Amino acid sequence: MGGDDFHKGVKESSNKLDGGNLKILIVHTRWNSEIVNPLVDGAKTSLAKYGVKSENIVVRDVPGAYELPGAAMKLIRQSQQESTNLVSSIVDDLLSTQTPSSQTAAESAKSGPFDAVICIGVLIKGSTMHFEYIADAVSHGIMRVGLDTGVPAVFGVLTCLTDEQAMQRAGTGRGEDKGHNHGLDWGTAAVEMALLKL
Ligand code: DLZ
Repeated sequence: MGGDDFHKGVKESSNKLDGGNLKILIVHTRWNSEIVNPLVDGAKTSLAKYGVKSENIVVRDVPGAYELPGAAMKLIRQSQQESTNLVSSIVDDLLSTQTPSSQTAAESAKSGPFDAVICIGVLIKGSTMHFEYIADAVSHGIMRVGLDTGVPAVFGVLTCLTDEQAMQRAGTGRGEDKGHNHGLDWGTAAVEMALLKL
């Protein structure tokens, strides 16, 4: 590794990624918002590039990184429950003598379950053990969200030793080299994982 042809970072998928039918949840922190906000923008830019409609991107914020997994889990469960309710109401419509209202069904269809979630936050190491505990809990928590709900969960949490490291990874570095916005990669990962099939 390390030769001229070494490609650092993720290579593009060989599959065509069409996000036109996807509904994506972004949950982000308000901690370190100067760095988090550009990362959220990066993720949205990337989702749009793959055709995800802006009305199908739902953004919610939480206080800090520790809250990310719980919030993601709760919102995904709500979206799954709403979609179950929608199916029941369509079946009820069909079984009743009333003509089903296609507009209601079409409107409600947008409130179906999320196809992927991107959890975005920035942890910056301080002088105590807080960083280690939160980073550990959050990374395991986000993995659980994906495994327990079956909805792909993207780990959009930077765990940095300095502010500068974090800014470089949000594309907002102070130097001439602004770095790379990792939110762009997280948007791509969400679309790719949402579309994953045999
Ligand atoms: C407490 C705390 C600390 C010290 N550092 C960060 C951080 O760098 N990034 C972040 O997103 N959140 C931090 N928090 C807040 C916790 O994630 C959490 O919001 C609180 O402990 C309340 O549960």
